[in-house]
Amino acid sequence: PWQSSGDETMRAEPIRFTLLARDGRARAGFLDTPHGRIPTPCFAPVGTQGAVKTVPAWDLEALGAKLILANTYHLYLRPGDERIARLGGLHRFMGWDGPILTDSGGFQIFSLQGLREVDDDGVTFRSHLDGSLHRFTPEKAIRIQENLGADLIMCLDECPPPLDYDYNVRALERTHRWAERCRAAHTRPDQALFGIVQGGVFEDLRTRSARFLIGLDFPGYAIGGLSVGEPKALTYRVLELMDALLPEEKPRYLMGVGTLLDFVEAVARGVDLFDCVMPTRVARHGTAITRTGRLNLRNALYAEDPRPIDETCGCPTCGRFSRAYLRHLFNVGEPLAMYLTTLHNLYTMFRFMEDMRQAILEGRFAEFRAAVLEAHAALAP
Ligand code: PRF
Ligand code: ZN
Repeated sequence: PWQSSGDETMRAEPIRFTLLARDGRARAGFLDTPHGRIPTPCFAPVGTQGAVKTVPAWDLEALGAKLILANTYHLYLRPGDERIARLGGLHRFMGWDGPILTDSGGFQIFSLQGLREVDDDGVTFRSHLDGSLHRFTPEKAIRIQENLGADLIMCLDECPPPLDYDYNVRALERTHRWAERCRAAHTRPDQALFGIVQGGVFEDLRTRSARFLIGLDFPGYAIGGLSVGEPKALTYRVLELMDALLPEEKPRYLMGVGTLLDFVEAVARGVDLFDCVMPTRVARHGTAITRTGRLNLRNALYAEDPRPIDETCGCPTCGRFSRAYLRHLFNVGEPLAMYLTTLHNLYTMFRFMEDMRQAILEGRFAEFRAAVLEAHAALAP
């Protein structure tokens, strides 16, 4: 049901990636999309169901969000991708006119408890809402994402346990067949379809996966299957391998990561894009993120603390409210507490990305990284 603009001047590539600077292996650039320019490195907050929880689109703009992630699986179940298409697509539906990325649904389905049966053609699963049966094939995942209309969309993939070699071999074959089918099924000229590299922590499988997907010539590459319980040293080794194999001139997106420390270490290994629920999820449980550690705002320690969460922060929450007030709001269960802490955490992520980007552009990424590592080392108990 999506409408073609009928614009014959639409350029062949829906996105354009411009590398402005490299500093070591770290990269700074721009990713231009039909809904605007994403400065990279970039962190995308997660709006699983078409909303970054508690935060309206005008706040996202004011905080400096450049890219929002939404989930195919959830929006397919409710309110339905065809309904969203009839309402003009996900951008209009969400009231967010900037770039949007949708994940393909694979990861969410494989994270489900209960029935999910994968075969070579696709995956059958029960809705977490009402137990109804559904099936995703690569073609279906693409059709749904075309209906939603995000700027960046993802192939259907399988994210296996990262340390199980035999499982990863089988899953990788399937993920590669699915990538070919996704590519063939994708028709919208105003969306960029990313391939997703899998292969667990295994160098041979990751190499095979990267080479295979590069052969399909996607406009960007996601790195999946990481930060799912494997030791960090292995995550970093896979990222180094990806940096060596993936084409320089295309964006790299590390899925589902993470913390400030994860960002700086992945950027040091050539990653450009990130998404993670962590900053918004922990905010709703009372955890505020700063560059020098986390504060549990529910703690009685803050009951009479007049300081903002972070004295160096320029967010609207820190500009006006004390730790004591936020602690009180959490304590009595006022929903405002979640909103205010989410604003602070997102602002902290965005500002960190901007500072890191500036450091790369000015050739002082090594110093930036060392300072971040030092702050985290000081935190270790
Ligand atoms: N695949 C997809 N989405 C994802 C992942 C993946 O492997 C991960 C793993 N960190 C997060 N989100 N499609
Ligand atoms: Zn703040």
